[in-house]
Amino acid sequence: MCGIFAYLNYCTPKKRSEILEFLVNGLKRLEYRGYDSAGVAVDSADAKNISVIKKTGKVAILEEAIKNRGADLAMDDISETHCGIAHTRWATHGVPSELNSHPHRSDESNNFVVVHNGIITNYKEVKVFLEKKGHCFESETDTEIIAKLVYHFYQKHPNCSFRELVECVVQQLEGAFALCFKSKFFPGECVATRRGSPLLVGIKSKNIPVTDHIPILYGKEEQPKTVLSEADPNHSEHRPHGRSEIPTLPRTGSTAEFAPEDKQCEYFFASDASAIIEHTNRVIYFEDDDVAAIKNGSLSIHRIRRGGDDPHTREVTTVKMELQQIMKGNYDYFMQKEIFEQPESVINTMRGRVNFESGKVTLGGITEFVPEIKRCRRLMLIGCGTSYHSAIATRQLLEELTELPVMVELASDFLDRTTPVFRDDVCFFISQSGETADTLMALRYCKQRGALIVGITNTVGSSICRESHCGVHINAGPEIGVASTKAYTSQFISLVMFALVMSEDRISQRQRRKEIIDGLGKLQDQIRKVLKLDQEVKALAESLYQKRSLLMMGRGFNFATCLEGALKVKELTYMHSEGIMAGELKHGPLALIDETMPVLFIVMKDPVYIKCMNALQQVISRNGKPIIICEENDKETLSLGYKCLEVPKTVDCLQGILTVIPMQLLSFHIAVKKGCNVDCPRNLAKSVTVE
Ligand code: UD2
Ligand code: GLU
Ligand code: MG
Repeated sequence: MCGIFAYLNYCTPKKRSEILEFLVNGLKRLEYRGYDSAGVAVDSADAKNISVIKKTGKVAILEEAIKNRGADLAMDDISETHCGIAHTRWATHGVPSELNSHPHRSDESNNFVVVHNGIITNYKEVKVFLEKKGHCFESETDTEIIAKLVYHFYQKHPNCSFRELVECVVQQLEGAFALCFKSKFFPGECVATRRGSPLLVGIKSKNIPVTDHIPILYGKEEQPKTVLSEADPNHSEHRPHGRSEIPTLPRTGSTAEFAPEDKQCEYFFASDASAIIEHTNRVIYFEDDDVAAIKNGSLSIHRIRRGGDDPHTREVTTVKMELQQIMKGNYDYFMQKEIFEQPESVINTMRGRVNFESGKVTLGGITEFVPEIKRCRRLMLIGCGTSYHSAIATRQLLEELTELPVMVELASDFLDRTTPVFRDDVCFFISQSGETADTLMALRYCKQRGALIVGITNTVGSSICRESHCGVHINAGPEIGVASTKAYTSQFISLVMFALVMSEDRISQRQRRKEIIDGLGKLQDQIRKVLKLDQEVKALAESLYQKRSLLMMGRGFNFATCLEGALKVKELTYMHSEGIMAGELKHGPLALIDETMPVLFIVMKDPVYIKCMNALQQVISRNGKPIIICEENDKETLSLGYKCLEVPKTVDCLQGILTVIPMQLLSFHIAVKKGCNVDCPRNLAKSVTVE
């Protein structure tokens, strides 16, 4: 989920110190993506081995460690051809530690090393297989199996090319990945591939006119030999092979034999163009399942099968963007990027956990605690701000599917009240960073009283993660914008998955569970659809940004969206905003309503539809001009709105995921319009580590 950078120089003499500087600087360019540790692998001083240097914490710490290793890295030695790989990690499997950092290695001799972004969901099965074959694992990561697996194939098929070995590996992997490989057996070569995680290659060559399109070589039939830099065709072999058969043809040539002066070129693999733009602007963006190999200075792109609408070539594009622009990936702000990342982040939260066919939901982090949780007296969900809203949003479903009393608490208030807590309570602590001070204090308070402590966090190895008995990592990827967006939808889904786990063996809830799981399966496309409302929401923002206040009303499953929407507006736009429970209207808030007060109303065709409609009528009869968020094609509701936004319908208990996105967009657009600092709102910090 974080950053990959690899650098290959072919017939381009570089000092080891220069190579390491490139690698470290590449990582620094990727730092903005968020990470917890970093590492590099380069050839050792005698060029016969691979040196791996890894550190937890900042890239600067890694840089320092490299400096201190000066002598044994032979900093002044010059390599004509060399491949180095580097990584910044955002842990998903195993705490941030040196051992869990990348590159990972195949064995103690570092025969193969690999860097990985993403999550391998079937790593356990592969690990068991490899352990039986005698491989010993040293880390807790999912990634390590990849390094071991490529070595396994090498031992079985020593004549295969590096690229063929990697093709064998990726056919065994499930989940999401971008990968770069380096090997002692294939000096000066690099193989890279992706599925679901981003990866590109930058090309820098002095003398060779680089073509604009790289043809793709397919596995099934013999294809014309095509190489980027027209290197000696004897060295750019390609052999057909299918999915199951493992190629065993002899390997030819090695870089050392073949190094003509005029074939100088350099390649830069990276997660995004920010890391390479200072070197070159000629870039190829890889598609899922492309396997790119650099051998003898030539780049070739392979695919195992021919896809339907595959263009059969990859274009070399010229990146013209400024660095700032690349970092935000076509977006102007991190928050905006994160809002638009939600189709992917929700999938990452469910990855390897929800089986949409069998209806089985597995939360590895709590499995063994489920029987104990089922016996508890009550569930308590504790958090602050947005995390607290994710608890409000899922409370009703938790009550329904667990049939347990569910208390939802703001951490600060919970502590102020010295709330009674018992040994048979199960307490959930929800926090994106896992460091939120109030939540952590509440955790310690409950732990002291003997309750079972469950964490819901986005940060592996955080304090809440460490101090909890068990928990769920939401795996939304690093969130950089101070105002939380994608973490909210992922917390929401994590709690829904928990409810599904708790109700697994309840026959009476079978139908309901199925409906929810089907709903989860459709979320990604529906979120994409909601995001298409962007321009409509922007127009709305233009009509609202000069107002003094904005009320958001709703009830039932969509009340949390009102609270969260109002919080976003406050945080980002410094405008007053309030989330109001529609059922409370007559008990006070109705007095606020007149023709000038902006009111946003969420009305969905769910069990509280009629009640919402009644409240809406009251607003209208007080001359209010409600802006309505409702289901697509709900003509009756649409006719009542002064302005309307239509969102796709999903299961009632998931609807809040779709209704909150227009609120995120609205607060964002108002903030931009008002000239507020979107990514760092005044007076706020990303991680609130003081009470
Ligand atoms: C986890 C592990 C993985 C592997 C896999 C087996 C991590 C980060 N992930 O992925 O290494 O063992 O299970 O299928 O190591 N936890 C807390 N508090 C929290 C969040 C999590 O204690 O706030 C614990 C949790 O109980 C579990 C571990 O951390 O022991 C990992 O949780 P997860 O949600 O990443 O679990 P999973 O199965 O996706
Ligand atoms: N799943 C891998 C790990 O936890 C890679 C994480 C990343 O993308 O940085 O080590
Ligand atoms: Mg723990």
